[in-house]
Amino acid sequence: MKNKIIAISIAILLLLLILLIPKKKIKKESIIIEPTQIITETISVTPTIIETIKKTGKYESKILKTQDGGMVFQILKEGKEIFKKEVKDKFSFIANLDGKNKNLPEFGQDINGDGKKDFVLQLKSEKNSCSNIFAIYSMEDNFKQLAELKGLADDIKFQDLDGDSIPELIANDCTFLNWWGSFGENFAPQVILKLKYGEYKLAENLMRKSPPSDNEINKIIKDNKNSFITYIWKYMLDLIYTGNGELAWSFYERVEWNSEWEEGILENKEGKKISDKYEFLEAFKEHLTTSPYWEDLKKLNGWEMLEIEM
Ligand SMILES: [Ca+2]
Ligand SMILES: [Ca+2]
Repeated sequence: MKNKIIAISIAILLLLLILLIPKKKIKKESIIIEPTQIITETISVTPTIIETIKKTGKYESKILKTQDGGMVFQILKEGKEIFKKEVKDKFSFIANLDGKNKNLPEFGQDINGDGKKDFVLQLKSEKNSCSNIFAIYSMEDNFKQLAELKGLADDIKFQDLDGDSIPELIANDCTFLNWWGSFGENFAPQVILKLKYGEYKLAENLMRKSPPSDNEINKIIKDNKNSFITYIWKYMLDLIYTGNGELAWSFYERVEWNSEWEEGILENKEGKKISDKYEFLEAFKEHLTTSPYWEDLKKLNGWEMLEIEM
């Protein structure tokens, strides 16, 4: 009898031990998991403020502002995030979600002509418009980036100019903005761009203009006799960006060099190296080659074979 009681007691003790040990383990695990879950939720929800929102069918697009001054652009499908981009510091997002932005195509418009919806996401720089970045994405094909644009001055415009239902991009090349001596004037020649195989290239047919006559050129020189030197490179850029580059050089040859210009140039820090008519032209040509559209400009002006002479 005594042995039976001992045996039963041991059995009960063992049973209790088996039942108690795993319970303790489960309790420990749940203590570890719960706080992490709570923390994750607080991070993603609390610091963000919804700034813009657009709902189209299953899709929802938002621009969120984070408390640390950053921004988040997000697209959700049936509540699940399918696209997200973040910026911090001196950048913010612009997307034409409501169709009211004059510069960007409306969200969802086909930009490359493949019949699929696209959108442009502008990374607006606090510094200046030339530091803006425009990223173009296809909404289908897993949000593939179609193109990226940099170095364009303010007021870009997407507009179909040749009637093929694909918008061209009308913008201004920043290359000569703030070039060594702007004297308060800034020149960013217009470019008309077409999207070709993931790259925006100069639309030669749309940019080309008929050449000015000799009389017109002479009049420009006469009218600007006492102007600042800036008129010279503004006019040269006008000619080069319309396919009349050869005339830019002959115009320059005819210009009478003004000794006062040299004083102006020498006052400017970056212009110190440039001191006469010949050196100015050399500096101008050298800077022109830094344009992101230099290769296209060579084609536009028939200069492909003349690189050595440039
Ligand atoms: Ca498309
Ligand atoms: Ca077009």
